[in-house]
Amino acid sequence: MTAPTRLRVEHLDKAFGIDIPAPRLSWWLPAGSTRQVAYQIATETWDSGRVESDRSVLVPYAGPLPSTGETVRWRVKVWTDLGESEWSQPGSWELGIGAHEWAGQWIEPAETDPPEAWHRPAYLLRQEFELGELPDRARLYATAHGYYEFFVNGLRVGDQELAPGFTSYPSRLQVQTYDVTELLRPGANVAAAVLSDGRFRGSNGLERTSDEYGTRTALLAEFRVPSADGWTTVAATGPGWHCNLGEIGEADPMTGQRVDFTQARIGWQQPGFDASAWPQAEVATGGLYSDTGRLTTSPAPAVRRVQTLPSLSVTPTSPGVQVFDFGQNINGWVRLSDLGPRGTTLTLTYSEALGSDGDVATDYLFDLPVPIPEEVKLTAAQKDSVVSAGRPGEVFEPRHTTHGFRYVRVEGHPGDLDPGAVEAVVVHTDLRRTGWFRCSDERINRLHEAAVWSFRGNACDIPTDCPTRERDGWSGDWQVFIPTAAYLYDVAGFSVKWLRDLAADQYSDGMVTNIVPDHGILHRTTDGMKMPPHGSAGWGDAAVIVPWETYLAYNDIGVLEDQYASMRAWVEWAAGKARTARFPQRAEARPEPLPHEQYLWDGGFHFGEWLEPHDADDTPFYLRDQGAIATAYLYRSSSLLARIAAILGRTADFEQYQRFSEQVLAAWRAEYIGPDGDLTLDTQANHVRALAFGLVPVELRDRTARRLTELVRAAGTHLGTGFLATANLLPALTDSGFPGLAYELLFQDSAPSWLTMADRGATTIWEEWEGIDAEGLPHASLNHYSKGAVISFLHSHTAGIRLRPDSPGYRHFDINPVPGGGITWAKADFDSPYGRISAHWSIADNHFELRSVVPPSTTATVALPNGQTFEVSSGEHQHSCLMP
Ligand code: RAM
Repeated sequence: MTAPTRLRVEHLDKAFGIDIPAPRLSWWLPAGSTRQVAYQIATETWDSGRVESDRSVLVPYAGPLPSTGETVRWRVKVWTDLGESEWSQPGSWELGIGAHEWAGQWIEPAETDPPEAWHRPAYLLRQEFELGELPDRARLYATAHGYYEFFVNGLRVGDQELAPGFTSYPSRLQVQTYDVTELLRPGANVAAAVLSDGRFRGSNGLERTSDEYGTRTALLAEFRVPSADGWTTVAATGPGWHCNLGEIGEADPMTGQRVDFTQARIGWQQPGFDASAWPQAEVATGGLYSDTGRLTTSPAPAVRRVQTLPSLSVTPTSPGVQVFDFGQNINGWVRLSDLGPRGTTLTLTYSEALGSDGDVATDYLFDLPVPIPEEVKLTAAQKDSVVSAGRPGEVFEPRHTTHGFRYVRVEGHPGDLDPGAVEAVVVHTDLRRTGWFRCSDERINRLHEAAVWSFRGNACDIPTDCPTRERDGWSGDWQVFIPTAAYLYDVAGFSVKWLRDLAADQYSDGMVTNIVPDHGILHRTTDGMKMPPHGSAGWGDAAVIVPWETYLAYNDIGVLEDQYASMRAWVEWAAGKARTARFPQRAEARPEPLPHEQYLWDGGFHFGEWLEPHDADDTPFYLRDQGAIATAYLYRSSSLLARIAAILGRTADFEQYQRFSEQVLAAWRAEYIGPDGDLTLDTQANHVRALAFGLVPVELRDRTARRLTELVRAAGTHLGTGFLATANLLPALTDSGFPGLAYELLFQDSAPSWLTMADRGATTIWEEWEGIDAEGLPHASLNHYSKGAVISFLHSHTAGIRLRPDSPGYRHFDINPVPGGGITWAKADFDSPYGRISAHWSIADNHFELRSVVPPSTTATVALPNGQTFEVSSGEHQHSCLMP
């Protein structure tokens, strides 16, 4: 009989250099089994024996704790309804270096005249060291203030990009562990690093502000090999390291990279190179450097080059200028393998779109309802440049920056560049794909793929709003999108990592920053009132909603435990705002507040629904009464908090927040439902939220849903929702009895609509509904995933795979396909924590047929379009009915 498969350690396939000695282990049961009755875990030094348990997800390891550098290899066997399985293939984990174990010291490149922001070089750092015998194992531990790449004897170490990743650096800095066994030699060896500003010192965000975490870059690294009594450090950063400038004259995460290969220091990574004249790097101590407590490891997979795309077409726009089209909007960079004869300077300008002249567009990104300084707009063009040294095999790949682009303009090549010499490299967190959808309608499939690519374009270590203009971890964006992302990729570790930063950057009073990591944190005034202030409803609520969604999708109760203090502090902060602040006009009209107003969150700064189409109100968003939205989110977050408290056994908190959330709900109803039962804020978004969050009493649900349909019709059967409510629009309509209208909206192809994007050739989801207008011209970001959350409807409703909030991890789930829109077949497959779920259906001659797969350890409720339901257990199933 076959064995368990898909072994995971915490949320990782490869858990190399983690900082949890006793991680939680997961596996899939052998194919064909339905239920686990017991498991047995064995490592080289420990055996759990047979443990009676049906748990196979995040099972705590209970053996002896390993030490740094010790690889624990584990296998699992299970007893199921099929009997005793074979042992699985081994999985493994290895502990990284502990904060107190470091022998290395921080070093800073010697920098006499700190170069101007946006124009700073990458430094070369090197040290030679001797090895007697070749060790049978060797490790490199490294991290940096800035981006670093490591080389040993001229060979690149590992395949991670943009290391050490983006975190809340003052509180959390990730250390990477590398296996360098194969790279070392007996005798002389060279440790070499390239260090650039990265997110630490380089520019960040809309305003491209530099020096946000510090004014110096720095490196910390250590090589260790096994010795008789553990491990010995054979080289480490500290005194004796040399540094110099090299070919990377400028490297900034936002403004690009400039390389001059004629300045390359040939052989600097090899032993025997004479670096005696190079300046010494400076050992740095104190401040952040002595805070070893912030050294940590990532619970997420690393950022890698995950794919390369060939250029599909090339258009010469003028002599010496060619525009290459990769056919897909991505995050990453270009790889150029023909740099022309020595001295040639090539300038690369990246863009998501072409202008009317057929050249790359560079000025479309800033159509925003907030003022943007001119100099910022000027630096927004994404550019790299390279000077050729004419050496054979020279390749340009700017690994110390990223760009969001589909096109690149290359200027300066004396001859025509061969398209084969120009590739696009897709760079993002190397997440495991877990979900797929296809149906009979190609436009819908294109929309789905655009949303997948938009997520890929914005999953570069942190969930970003866009890979171009801001590249910030906007909390509202991830709050809105995480359920969709969880249908597509395993985002558990990715989300956990981000949540740790959210908690780290959270203000001591509980306020959550609108972007995470909040790179401006060191500069903000403590009252948080720098524009835009933090704590917007719908953004800060990520503190509760993201852990909740992560728990639901992956059955990880640890996320709830770890984030509990953060989510509670957020709800307390928002509750305090509700109690103390009032919207000025309400206070004027009603000088004596009504009792319910202490639960109304109508003061403070909010983005509101954000970017609602056809928004006729010309009051700036920050001066509007956003109380209906903010109070709705306060109810959502506080009721979830009550539920989470109950799950964690915190009874007093459960009772307190349950009561509080009921009072908030009552306040929302008192203030925002008119005497006739109509909602006073007559927007689609408000009605969607009322249905999705359960804000209206049961007896008003039909009325609310009907009004929503009227609003949609009044807009000519167009959506009118903004950033926050769009994801819930189609589910809200469908779940309240209007699937036909939901499909009409899905298939609407005049703007604003999703298919406008698909029809106008979008390969990622746009920030604005008319991101490319009818004339073909671009506006604002063309790679913002939030509106793409609509595709979760394809998984949850069209195909029908639906998570139940009372059954985390898909232990019991629904397969409830809702056909519509003329779709004749649809298929979704989803790798849940327990195994693969499938729902494939087709309609022919009015006959609906569903084939589904329910993985081991789980059960499902299948509901057919004719209303019939079936309770099914693990295995393959087939159901059919006549279409009603
Ligand atoms: C925009 C960002 C982001 C959004 C905020 C409010 O500039 O791109 O998507 O969350 O503003």
